[in-house]
Amino acid sequence: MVKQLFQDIAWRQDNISMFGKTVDIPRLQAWYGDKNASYTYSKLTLLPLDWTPLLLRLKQQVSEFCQQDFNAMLANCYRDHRDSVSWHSDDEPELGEQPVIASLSFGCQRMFHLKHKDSRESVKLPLQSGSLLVMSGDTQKNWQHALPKSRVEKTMRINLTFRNIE
Ligand SMILES: O=C(O)CCC(=O)C(=O)O
Ligand SMILES: [Mn+2]
Repeated sequence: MVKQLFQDIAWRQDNISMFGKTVDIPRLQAWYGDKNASYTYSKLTLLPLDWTPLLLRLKQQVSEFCQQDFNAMLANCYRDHRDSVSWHSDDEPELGEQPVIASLSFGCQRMFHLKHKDSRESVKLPLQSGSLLVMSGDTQKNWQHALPKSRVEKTMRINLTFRNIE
């Protein structure tokens, strides 16, 4: 599946400017969605690509399971153990007050970290290939999450995060 998704998705290497310097973000990304579901993320505006049959099928299965519609999906490809996503909340205004974000993982298992913004309570979840993590309610308001680099070597992991843009 990870190979199939790697080929199916139009990956891009995005960069962000940090302290006046342009740096590649440490993963590949792609943004899929219905028309009009554009998304601004770390000052980067992503126009949605059209769903492929494979992505549409996965979206429908996740929607069915969650009993929730999704109109967009951010795909992340962690090429190896050096790729990561740093601490953040998915709290952009276009996601709404209590977003439901359904995160499907394929490929190498990586550790997903959550940290409570006030109590600093932390949770680590190993996300296996084929697993679905659903974040909802006040999760984005109260918690941050990250996928740190790994000290041990890892092969590719692809993560699809289904969202709803208002
Ligand atoms: O790769 C993951 O499991 C998390 C990705 C993520 O947090 C995001 O795309 O906002
Ligand atoms: Mn996130």
